[in-house]
Amino acid sequence: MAEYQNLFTRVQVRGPVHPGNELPRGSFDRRGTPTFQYWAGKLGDAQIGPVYLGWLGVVSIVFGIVAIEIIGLNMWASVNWAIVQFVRQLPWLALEPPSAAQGFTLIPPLSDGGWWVIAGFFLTVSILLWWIRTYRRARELGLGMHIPWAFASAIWLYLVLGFIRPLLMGSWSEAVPFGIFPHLDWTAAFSIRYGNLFYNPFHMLSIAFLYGSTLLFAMHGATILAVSRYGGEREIEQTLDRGTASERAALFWRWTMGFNATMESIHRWAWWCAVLCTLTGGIGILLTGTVVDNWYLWAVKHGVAPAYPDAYQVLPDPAAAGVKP
Ligand code: 07D
Ligand code: 07D
Repeated sequence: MAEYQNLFTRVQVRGPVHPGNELPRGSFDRRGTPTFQYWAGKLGDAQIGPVYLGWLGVVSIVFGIVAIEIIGLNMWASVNWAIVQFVRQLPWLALEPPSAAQGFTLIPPLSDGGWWVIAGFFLTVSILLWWIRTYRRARELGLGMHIPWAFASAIWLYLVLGFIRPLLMGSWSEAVPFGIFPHLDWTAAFSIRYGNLFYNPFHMLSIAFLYGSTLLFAMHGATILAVSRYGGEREIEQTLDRGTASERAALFWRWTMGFNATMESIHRWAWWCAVLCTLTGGIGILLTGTVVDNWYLWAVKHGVAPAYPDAYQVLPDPAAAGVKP
């Protein structure tokens, strides 16, 4: 019994190493002699390589490295080139976008966010080239476009956060800084500045799809592992016959919930949940500050949140009377 409480791959299938389909003439070839790695086989496929090294992949990686280089050197400079401090403080270091004074100028001074714009440019080109790579590899292999479109949904949120919304707001200063904790500070500050993002219905939707993704993944992963003793991971030949792992998996959910996914539909549910998470998220961020300035007041207006009682006397804003802070 314990044999089947499997978290890691129990059986490693090893045929002769295979480089994959023939590539059309003229394309870059694949690199690396395929080898088998036992520990890789515990997690996924034991065969490592070859990797397809097209020009898009190479240029994307080069642009990505340039972006990380610019970010890293700016962070290092911010601790006066002290290598120990750079390592110690790395999670707190930042490369900030231009200040509000720069507006949305194309090339702000390097010392006031210029490096951020340049790094953002390289990172964005790198991500977009990688997207084209996924598109072209999928085409070449005769796949559907599900992977590129799902990735495009994540890129949509990324572009909204760092480019489209700052453009609409007329200021780079609205964009996210590069940095591990600084980007969390930005996230928290953004929520407070715009009156609590919890009341943004698109944030709600995004969270529902995020939670939905993890729930579905847990259900699906657990189901397939649980029926792997009947060969459940060999999905396709399982769907037609009775008494198979697939039928037992379906029956489990039909008996416990009255309804079940099919081998095909479960992947559609998961795909939509994941894609809609960043798609709705991007819409929510795009609306913030452009259409809605305060999500709490918006929620009060629409009867979603109660208004605070008038416990305090409303005083005139001293700034309005010309008092300097
Ligand atoms: C597990 C696949 C592997 C990917 C990994 C991430 C980098 C960044 C760069 C130091 C699931 C690689 C990280 C290349 C290093 C520099 C300059 C994917 C897996 C391991 N975030 N975020 C993280 C990014 C935003 C938020 C972690 C990127 C928004 C919160 C990591 C982006 C907002 C928390 C990270 C981005 C936001 C995090 C772990 C881009 C709102 C956490 C990510 C390009 C959406 C968590 C310290 C992970 C954490 C975390 C990367 C955008 C909120 C550093 C690349 C602006 C609340 N984010 N994030 O595992 O521990 O993803 O932070 O938009 O709590 Mg973030
Ligand atoms: C960032 C897509 C871009 C990533 C790309 C990847 C590389 C690295 C490296 C391979 C993640 C590029 C990759 C460059 C390659 C290697 C090694 C996806 C990204 C292209 N929130 N919140 C969300 C919750 C609060 C806030 C989404 C929960 C507070 C802001 C999600 C809670 C405040 C934003 C979510 C909570 C706040 C969000 C993100 C709970 C802070 C966003 C979905 C329980 C105090 C973002 C509409 C995602 C969004 C977002 C969850 C609370 C702020 C569902 C569960 C109230 C500013 N929040 N949040 O997939 O879309 O991100 O909002 O409290 O911008 Mg939130």
